[in-house]
Amino acid sequence: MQTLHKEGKLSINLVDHHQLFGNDLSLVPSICRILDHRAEVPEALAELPSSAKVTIKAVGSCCTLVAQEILDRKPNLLTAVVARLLKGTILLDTVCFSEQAGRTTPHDVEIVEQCERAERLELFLSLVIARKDVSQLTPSQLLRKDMKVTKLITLDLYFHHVRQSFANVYFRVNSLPRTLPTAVFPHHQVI
Ligand SMILES: [Mn+2]
Repeated sequence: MQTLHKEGKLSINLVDHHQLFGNDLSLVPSICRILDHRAEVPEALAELPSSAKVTIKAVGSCCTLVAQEILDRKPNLLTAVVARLLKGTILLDTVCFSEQAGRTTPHDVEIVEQCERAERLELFLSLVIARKDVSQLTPSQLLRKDMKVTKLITLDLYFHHVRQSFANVYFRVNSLPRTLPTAVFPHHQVI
């Protein structure tokens, strides 16, 4: 790290602390970003390069500030997995928003809600995609999907709704046996 620092190739982001000690003190000029929720140490802040961006806020979890940074700069990075990791850490740090622990701030709560929204949205979108994807269904599964049945006196009518190109459906349905399993489709015939 010292070598990178001397070559001017080091950029340090400090998270959950903002003070360097011992040998690391010489790296202070390479600090470019601080995200912290501890009480400010004025003498440490005074040593920072003027270009360093500092966010120090008394939230329950430093992950709240990390999540906020992601939302402000690259919201697309907040995938369900990232959201779950951030949410988990915030819940751990705030003892699951326990009043007794007294660590939770409205910002922590808001960020956890945003993480849950991101998880919900990704789950929803993956389900929409899965619902549309019929590529792995067998022809008979394809016909059973979203099947509607109407009775016409003595005749059962089965309606199948398949969102696919006609050529694809025609090819796959034509590979069906002319009679489907009677347990599932009693008296059913493909026409
Ligand atoms: Mn902390």
